[in-house]
Amino acid sequence: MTDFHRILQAFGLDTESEIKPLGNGLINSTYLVTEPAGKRYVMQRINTNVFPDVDTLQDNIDRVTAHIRIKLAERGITDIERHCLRFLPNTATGKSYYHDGTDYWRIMVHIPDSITHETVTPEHAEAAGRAFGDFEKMLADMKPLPAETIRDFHNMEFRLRQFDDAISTNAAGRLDNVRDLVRDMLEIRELGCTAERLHREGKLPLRVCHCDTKVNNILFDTEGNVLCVIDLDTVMPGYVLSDYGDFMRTGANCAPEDEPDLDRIRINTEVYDAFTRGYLETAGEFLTDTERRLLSHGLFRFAYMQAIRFLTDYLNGDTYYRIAYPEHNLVRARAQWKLAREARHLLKTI
Ligand code: GN1
Ligand code: MG
Repeated sequence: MTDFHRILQAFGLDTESEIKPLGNGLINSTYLVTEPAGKRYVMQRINTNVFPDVDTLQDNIDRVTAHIRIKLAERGITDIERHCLRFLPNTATGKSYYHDGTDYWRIMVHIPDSITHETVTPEHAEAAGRAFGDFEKMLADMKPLPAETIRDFHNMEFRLRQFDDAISTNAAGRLDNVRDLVRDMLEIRELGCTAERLHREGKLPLRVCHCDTKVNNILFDTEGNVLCVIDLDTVMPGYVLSDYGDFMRTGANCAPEDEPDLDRIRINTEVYDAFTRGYLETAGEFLTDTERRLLSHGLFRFAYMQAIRFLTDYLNGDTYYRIAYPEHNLVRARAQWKLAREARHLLKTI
């Protein structure tokens, strides 16, 4: 049994606080903590299967938030606390995490009057595009580079190798259900690895990226302005289309990422164009010509990568993503595969 009392104490919070589950992330477990005096915090149990090296993970986040704070201050922003996450130090160690003997915990200050969206309007999308481009811009001169908190996280060639392994192991005995889907998905593996090829050819640079730019990883205020980019676990070196493509995967899909009715999965072109406009406004300052053209691959690449990752987890017996029902990962994989096929029409030649 988790001793919440001790966790709150470790971060110097009121042990009489109320604790409620929050959000719907697939990896960490998140809670809203409200002190009797009303002050709120967000507490998370870190999933150490996904992030085994918590010290490096939190060190990355501390460095990223410190870097962003400096940039915001240089711009004369006065309400920095609304635009950058602040993690509480463990009062005993000074680190931004606490180990209770079994699990690792962290607590950040809740930003008041902030909301997340699971879908966005074109106006929100434009603001989000500007914010993610700006996030990359602020971190462009971060030295030393952040660590790779999950090795080969957005490496499509690696994801396909994991898929190959899951197929040959067939751990959950589910391969027979999905043979056609597996065959179709493998047919385009080379196209899916365009970015890796361009990088090898010296045409695509690594940059500091967020690498989990789902719509719900942005905090908006109630007027629709972006406050803050959240979920910083995966900030690491990557290709720009990591951020551009992963946002489109959720933001520019007319349906949720696990929509069972494939007819409802269509690209919302208004959101797509609005996000592109916003993103280019800020990221346009540093993108190379190749990167600009490659953005057309972003949605395709990330819907495809996510389809491969969900189907891999399905074949492995649901060991990675939290599921809500037995075939959930298969439903997710089919939905993302449909989106990838829609997104193929957008590809420009590089
Ligand atoms: C995971 O943290 P969360 O649940 O927002 C995953 C992302 C996937 C996403 C799919 C560390 O993100 O890569 O795109 O689920 N994060 C990790 O919904 O694997
Ligand atoms: Mg998240």
